[in-house]
Amino acid sequence: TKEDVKSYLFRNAFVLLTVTAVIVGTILGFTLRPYRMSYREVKYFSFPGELLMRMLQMLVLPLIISSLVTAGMAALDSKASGKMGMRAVVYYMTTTIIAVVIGIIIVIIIHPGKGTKENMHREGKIVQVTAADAFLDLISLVVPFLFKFKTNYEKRSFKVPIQSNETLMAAVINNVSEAMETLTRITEELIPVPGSVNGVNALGLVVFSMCFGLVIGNMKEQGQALREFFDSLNEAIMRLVAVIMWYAPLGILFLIAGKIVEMEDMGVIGGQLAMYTVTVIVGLLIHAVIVLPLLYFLVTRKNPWVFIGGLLQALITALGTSSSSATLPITFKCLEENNGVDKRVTRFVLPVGATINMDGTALYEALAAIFIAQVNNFELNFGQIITISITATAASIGAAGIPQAGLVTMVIVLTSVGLPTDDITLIIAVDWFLDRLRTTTNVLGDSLGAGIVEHLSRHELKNRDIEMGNSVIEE
Ligand code: DAS
Repeated sequence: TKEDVKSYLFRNAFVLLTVTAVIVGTILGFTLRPYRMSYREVKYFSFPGELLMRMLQMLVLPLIISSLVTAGMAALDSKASGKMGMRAVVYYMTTTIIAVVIGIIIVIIIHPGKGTKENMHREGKIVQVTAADAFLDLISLVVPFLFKFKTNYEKRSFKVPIQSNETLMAAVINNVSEAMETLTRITEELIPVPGSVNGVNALGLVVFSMCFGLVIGNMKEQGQALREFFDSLNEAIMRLVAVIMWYAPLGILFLIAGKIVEMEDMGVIGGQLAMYTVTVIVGLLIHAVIVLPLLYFLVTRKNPWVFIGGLLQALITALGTSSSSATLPITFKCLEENNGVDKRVTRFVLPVGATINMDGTALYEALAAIFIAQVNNFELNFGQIITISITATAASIGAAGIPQAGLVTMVIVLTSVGLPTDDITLIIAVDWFLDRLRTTTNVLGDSLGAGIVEHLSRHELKNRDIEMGNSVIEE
């Protein structure tokens, strides 16, 4: 029909715009690079990209809560939803373990760590001004007695942020609880919570929201108000996502251009590091282009490339943002609207997947640990390789879906076999780039997982539809 044609063009316009953004962003970045912008100029230049990042992050918390609560509410009967949960968990574990094994095999075969680590380039520390810092910055401008705290924070980030840019940026919070967190930080010393990101414990939130939804779902009239509340909250957030999607291509353009402008000179990347980069790319490609699509095909007997085609915008957003949780809103849109995956599946599988299912990160951590062993001429025995695969799996589950989180959780993997954690600095120079690729793999894994779980749960979903008197669409 005419409507179909219109929506088809509309969808492809988005993909076209996004792909164009990547190309233009890359060209713009390389064109401006020779001008060697100052730190201040780069910050201003990256502003439109940062803005996208923050807008997406802003939606993540309410999106995770509302979709998991509504998923819990609408739970099929407990047996059927238990089955769906089991299928998702089995999928997550299987694909993560396959990814780890690929990483290990590839790094052993290619052996990028030949030579000594002395000839590798050592990098300094990463400087990141977090949103919470920017917020504090803003507040400390207004409330003079906080100046003491502000001094501490400047010491911590050892680069003075550009006041006006950061202040403007603070108008777009990247998580709703940030205001609360800031208050907490003002009143007490900052106590780091293990496993938490920006003060939000993602895994805890997932479990809580699901339990909360199940309870509301089982309440009779008393639960009605909450059911309507979370349903409409979820709907409202998705509408906001639709608006932000219009801005996404521009944001992606500047995210990519900004990164190219500020990145380290490629000249410093020596032989081993270059080989290491190639090894990671090969490993991720095998997993993302061969293993995952094949698995999807074997289970569903449908063309994986059609499915992946519908995900293009989410994949490019992952590449641009290096954050699977920031990409989550777009992943939802792509799966539900382009690929028609059942909301009862996406609402459950996607938030959980973005939190715990990170194939790219798992592959990367195992591979990186073995690379570090290689440059240290450290012979790993079989037991140690098994230890690395177990800890890499755990580290990927524990890593938050934010940029370079995998680099932080790598400490677990390295210490488990007695490798020097300081050597993480050896690979920092290329991590910003490899992070983007593993994030894209992570998002692909979550999305194909949604398709697979939906296929396996089709009977339960259909039965539930019949029970509820919903119209059933025949395959
Ligand atoms: N960048 C991450 C992600 O969002 C995780 C990582 O650093 O590996 O998926």
